[in-house]
Amino acid sequence: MEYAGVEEGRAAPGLRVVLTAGGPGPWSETAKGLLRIKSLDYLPVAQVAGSEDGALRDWTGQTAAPVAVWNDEPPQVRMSEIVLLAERLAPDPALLPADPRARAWTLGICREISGRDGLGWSRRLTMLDAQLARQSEGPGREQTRHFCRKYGHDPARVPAARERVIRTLAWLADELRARKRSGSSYLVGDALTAADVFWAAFAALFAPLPQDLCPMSRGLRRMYTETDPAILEVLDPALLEHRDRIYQHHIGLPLDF
Ligand SMILES: N[C@@H](CCC(=O)N[C@@H](CS)C(=O)NCC(=O)O)C(=O)O
Repeated sequence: MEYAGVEEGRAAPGLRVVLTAGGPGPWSETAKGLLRIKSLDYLPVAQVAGSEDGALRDWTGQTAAPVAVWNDEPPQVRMSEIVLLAERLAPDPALLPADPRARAWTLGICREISGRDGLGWSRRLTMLDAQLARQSEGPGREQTRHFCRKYGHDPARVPAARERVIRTLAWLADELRARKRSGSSYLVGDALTAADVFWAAFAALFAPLPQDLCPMSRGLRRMYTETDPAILEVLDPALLEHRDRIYQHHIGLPLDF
């Protein structure tokens, strides 16, 4: 993917989306998936993982990705706001149901997957913890420490984060099974919603797609690949089949970052 720099992105009109370059960051991949399904054109702007980019902070008030910016509107840094912006700019195909109950449920699933203390956030804490345990002193460990500070790693919180991962994966698998019994192959109702896109992208934090579809450095692949037996036990094959279907039929492959 070709990226603009932050200053160029800031000066450009229309839709600009700041994305983590060079790897399948699940937050950024979710935003890309939503925009792809909606055929929304945008200018990708590079965020370099681990860098504290002053220009990005000046523009968006923070240094993580993704951020979606529409014309002169305030930058949207929360995943729920990015979904709502995408819905507004391209209502068709809708990725949030019209029915309020189904809509609240869909946004709730998205939040449980991507929000603070949700699945991805908790998995990141367990990943950082494992990295700290295996890295010796050096630049790699310094980078890990940086992410630990940025994303609130605290050894005392890791068991609860692991438990959150287990419970959320088990719940998502239950949801899929229940939908399947009703004859649906989607997480909510009978059609694709943002919840399916969120899960597809965040599955990378447990079992990344094969190298030909998702080229990653060995280090990143190792970090993303789940090895905890208790988590693997709830990582139902149906969850990964669902991820594959959503990528094959809706988002498109290979990943490009
Ligand atoms: N703003 C997002 C969170 C985004 C996030 O956690 N981004 C990470 C995921 S890869 C990131 O940019 N990491 C790289 C970095 O901080 O340098 C939210 O509201 O949930």
